[in-house]
Amino acid sequence: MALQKTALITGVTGQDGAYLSRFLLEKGYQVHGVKRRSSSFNTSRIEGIYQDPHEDDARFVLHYGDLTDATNLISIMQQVQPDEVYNLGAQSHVKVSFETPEYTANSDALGVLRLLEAIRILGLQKKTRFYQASTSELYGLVQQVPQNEGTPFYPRSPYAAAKLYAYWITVNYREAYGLHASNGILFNHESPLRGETFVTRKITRAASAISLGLQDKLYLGNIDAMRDWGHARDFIEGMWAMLQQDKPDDYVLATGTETSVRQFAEMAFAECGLSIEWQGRGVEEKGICVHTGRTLIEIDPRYFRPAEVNELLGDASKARVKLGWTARTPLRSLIEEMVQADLEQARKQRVLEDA
Ligand code: NDP
Ligand code: GDR
Repeated sequence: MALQKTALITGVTGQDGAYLSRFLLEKGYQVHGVKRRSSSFNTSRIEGIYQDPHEDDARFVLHYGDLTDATNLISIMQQVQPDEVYNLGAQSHVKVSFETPEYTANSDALGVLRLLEAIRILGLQKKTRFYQASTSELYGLVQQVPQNEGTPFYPRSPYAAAKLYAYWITVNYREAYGLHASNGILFNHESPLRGETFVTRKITRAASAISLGLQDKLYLGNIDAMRDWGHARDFIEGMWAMLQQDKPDDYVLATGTETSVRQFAEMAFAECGLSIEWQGRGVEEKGICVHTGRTLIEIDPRYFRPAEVNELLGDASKARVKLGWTARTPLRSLIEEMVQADLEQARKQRVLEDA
């Protein structure tokens, strides 16, 4: 029987961390996750797989830690001696990175260096494979459509600039120390576990709540932004596949289809039985319900970004050929799944409020 592999996941409490943990546990891995100390519970996404640490055969273990704390990371790395490290931890909100640029650089850029140094200092570079959660935000002010591994980067936010450092320091440790370190340049991927302030989840939650009379309106920023949206469940499989290759490399993961925020909203509201018609222009534009004439969507400039990424569309040909990876879930099914999950939550809230 093959020896059980051990994986260490930073950002285990996030969307991707939750999907990846389940996937690796199903594959028989021992999974260690780094979670931040919080004054309230921050483990709701991994509740279903939590195991009592007192159990002898627990295969899912959580460690308190933070990407801004080097000694803590060295200590966890020494204890776990992982075969694979998935660095998913990050201050991952682009708009918030304009408000917390220094913290974002500390966790998203230097945090990666700290992990790579921990592997090097502990002499684990022959044993441990490393995955860095790179991003399509690196392309920023797009130089070429669609974007692939050869497209020049042009970051447009403190988040993207921090991730640019992270990308290159990962390449550098691969070239300088022979580390099996790979970048996954992932385009937007969503799910019912997506953070509530990212635009897709914000829309599916609002459409559900509005359709049940729990909310009046949804306020959005730039509804003309175009994104290449896939399902997180598909994308985490690509992360794993990168670390199973003989040689480390960098890969784009994307669906190859682009959709505007405006179209996404139309599809999500339609899933809740609400048809939207747009009226007006610019910040005056409104999404009106065709049947009732009520305004359901308004533009609020507070959600505009100081510098915007207008269009992202990925070409994942390399991942398809080398990893055998493709994005399986069409956008329509993704929206349906997200809306149905949010409707279920909203119905529970409706019952509580009615009571
Ligand atoms: P989430 O925001 O859902 O999760 C981020 C995770 O990082 C959370 O577990 C969070 O902890 C943790 N975290 C934040 N700051 C720190 C820190 N200083 N130290 C340790 N952990 C920290 O992101 P996703 O799951 O969506 O994304 C995973 C990774 O992939 C991120 O690095 C993101 O930047 C990147 N990415 C995401 C894409 C997407 O479309 N989802 C696309 C491309 C890249 P807590 O729960 O306590 O907040
Ligand atoms: P993004 O995701 O910035 O692409 O980063 P987000 O969902 O925040 O924005 C997508 C686009 O929608 C526009 N938008 C709004 N965005 C938010 N959050 N809220 C709004 O009300 C709103 N209205 C319009 C934005 O301007 C933007 O153009 C995500 C994160 O997961 C990153 O960590 C990851 O690296 C990239 O995807 C790939």
